[in-house]
Amino acid sequence: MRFALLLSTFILFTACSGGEEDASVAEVQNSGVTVHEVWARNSRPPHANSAAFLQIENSGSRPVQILSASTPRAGITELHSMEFVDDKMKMRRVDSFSIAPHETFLLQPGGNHLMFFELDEPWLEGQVIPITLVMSEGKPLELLATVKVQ
Ligand SMILES: [Cu+2]
Repeated sequence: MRFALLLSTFILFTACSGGEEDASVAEVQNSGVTVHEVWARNSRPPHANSAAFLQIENSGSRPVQILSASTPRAGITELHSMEFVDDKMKMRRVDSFSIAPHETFLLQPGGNHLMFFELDEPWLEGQVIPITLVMSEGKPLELLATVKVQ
C-alpha cells in the first residue's frame, strides 16, 4: 500500500516535469492580462491525470491572481507549483498564482502548472481542451489548450 502510494506520487511527478515548450495555440486577452502558448500534455493511461501550461502576461499596474482553473474534461483541477523537498522536486498545490505588474508568469514543465485529475477519457494528441481561469480581476479567461505529446 505504501509502495503503491509512493509509486503513484512518482508517476504524478514525472508526468508534469521535463519536456520543452512549443508553438502558441491560443491567445486570450482580458483586463490587461494576456495568455500565450497554452497547451496540455497527453495523458498516460492508466493514469487519469494531466497538466497544462501557458504564459500569462500582466501589462497592468497592479498584481493579478489566478484563483482557480477548471475544465469540463476533468473532475478536479488544481494549481500546482514545484519545489525542492529533501533534494527532490515535488509538486505542491497552491491557492493562487500571482502575476506582478509588467511580469510574464510562466506555467511550464518542471515548474508551475495546472493539474488535472479524474480525466473523463484519455487526453490524446491534437485534442483541444477548454480551460477556464478564474482571475482576481475581470471576467474568467476562456482558453483552448491543444494536447501535445510530452
Ligand atoms: Cu501537478
